[in-house]
Amino acid sequence: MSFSIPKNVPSFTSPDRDFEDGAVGGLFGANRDLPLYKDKPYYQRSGRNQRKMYRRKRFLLGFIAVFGLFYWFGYFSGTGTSILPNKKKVKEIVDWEDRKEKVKEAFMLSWNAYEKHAWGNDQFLPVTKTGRQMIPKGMGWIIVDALDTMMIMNLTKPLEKAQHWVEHSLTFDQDSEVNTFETTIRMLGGLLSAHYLSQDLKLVPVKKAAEDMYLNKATDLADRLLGAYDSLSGVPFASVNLKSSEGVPSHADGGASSTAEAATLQLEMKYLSKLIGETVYWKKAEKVIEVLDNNGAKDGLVPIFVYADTGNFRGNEIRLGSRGDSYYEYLIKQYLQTKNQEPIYLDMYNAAMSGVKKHLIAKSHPSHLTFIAELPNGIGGDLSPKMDHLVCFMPGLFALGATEGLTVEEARKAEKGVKWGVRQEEDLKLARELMRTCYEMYNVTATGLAPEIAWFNLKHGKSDDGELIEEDPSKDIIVKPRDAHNLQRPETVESLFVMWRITGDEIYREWGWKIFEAFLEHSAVGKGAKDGFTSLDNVNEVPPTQRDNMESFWLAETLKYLYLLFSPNDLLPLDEVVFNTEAHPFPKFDMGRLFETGWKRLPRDKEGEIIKEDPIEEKPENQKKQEKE
Ligand code: DMJ
Repeated sequence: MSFSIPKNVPSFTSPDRDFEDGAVGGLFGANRDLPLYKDKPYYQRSGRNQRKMYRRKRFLLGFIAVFGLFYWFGYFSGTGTSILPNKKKVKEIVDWEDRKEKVKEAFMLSWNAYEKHAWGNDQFLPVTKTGRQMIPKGMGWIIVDALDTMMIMNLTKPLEKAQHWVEHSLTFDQDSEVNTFETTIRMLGGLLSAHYLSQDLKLVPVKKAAEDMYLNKATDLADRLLGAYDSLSGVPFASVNLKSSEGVPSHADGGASSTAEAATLQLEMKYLSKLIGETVYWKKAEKVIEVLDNNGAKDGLVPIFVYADTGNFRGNEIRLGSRGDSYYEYLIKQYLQTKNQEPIYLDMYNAAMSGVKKHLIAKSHPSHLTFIAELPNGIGGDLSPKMDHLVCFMPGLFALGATEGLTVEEARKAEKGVKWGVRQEEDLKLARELMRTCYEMYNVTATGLAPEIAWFNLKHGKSDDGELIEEDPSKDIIVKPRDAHNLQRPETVESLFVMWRITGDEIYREWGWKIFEAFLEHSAVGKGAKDGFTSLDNVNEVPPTQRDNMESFWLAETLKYLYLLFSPNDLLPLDEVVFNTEAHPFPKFDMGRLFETGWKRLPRDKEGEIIKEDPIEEKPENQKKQEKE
């Protein structure tokens, strides 16, 4: 694929850019008080760094002396060509094609290491150079999750080997419990998008596998997963046995399923239904949303646990991080997947996003970073100023919800039937603010990589354990040692990719590149990353202690989104595809005659509360008698 200049050239003077300019210099140093990159709160120079710095200084002084001599003797003043470009600062032209190739190299280093040390295993431990299975014969966790990334990167050789393994070695016929959600988003999602990209889009010429191989595997897996939905309410159990297809309640959390997990299966099941013309997967998955919605959660914000037997929520803890996150993601994505033919999901999404703005948005001190806080005791309770890295899918989601995947220019002209108004402008602004915050979660640490959880300085905020967050009043972001690990998560680069595609603002590509460089510097294992990339113990430790695990979403999501961020915009356009929560792209499609939204929302009042019909009062017998007479 050759590099072409993106259609939407960024405007560096746009007033929309306040947040972004603020974050990387510009306004930032002048009138904002968040530390600059080098003044990271935890930035410590190691002895090695100091020696490096000293060598650099010596080199710089030498260079200045030689340059001064040449200048003194008029070397640069003649008619010859000057090495100084007219004293005007010329903006560096970045070779995005080259950067994209660097991401591909990182993918290949990870893949080669996996192939050498752990081929066919579900887990890869790059430090000890070994692999592990999650169920006895393995279930293709890493290979299946990475198939479509290889297709997108046009890596035909490794893809052929992976395809051969899926066709000949992968079996789901195993008497083992697996997590319903993870297996759906990674395995079912991975197989379906491999089918879409190879059979439908024909993105990459690969040696022909047996016809519909990926689709047949996907159908076999989905049939086994169906048993998870056989609860009294229709809300799936947390786990399912692949052989017996029996649902298994969660072993923790009082047997409740996580709300995000129950409500993040719909894109996969509906796409499969569409592909094979069977409504069963569609119906099972959409029923879940009906049951959840009938709980009438206030302002669209759902508690993070739900009982599969009753369909009722457990507790009232609300957050957009773990266990809550992708419930919100799949509302708008279901609406987009079926080409806006199911407005019920847009209604739910809009209600929920209004709820997020009303109850969860907060600003940090002193730099007013916008973040999404948590409500451990539900609406009305105290706000906890904590944001998981997982929440960083939200900037992209707000932007996607506003423009429906079009560029801002297109959406503002209300092209392709997109509705544009105050709400959409507001969501886009919020997306930009949150994007900057997520970037700062990387920018403030010693490694330049984000922690798993960030705490924000609310001035008067308290953490879960009641301790005051305001450790140091000059810091907006606090990283507690127990939250300081980095698992190679994708959410920030996912949002950067979406923000770049939608706004055309090159700053998002630049931020993505800085994050990628930090991964190269700190997560690489072995000389030249020959053993791949891994998770870290503490993002404020340099060099960081490495954890021995490469997450499959490093290949499926993080590197894929970085690659797409640096690729031309016509590769998987956002108005034509929807990415599932594991970054597996599916096409948008028409529902056709076979499919319909099989439920309606219960009537609600102006406040969004479900209108409870008055129970028909049973009149006392004597009253009935009297009326007759
Ligand atoms: C992935 O499996 C998915 O993105 C999921 O929605 C959240 N957790 C991981 C990545 O962080």
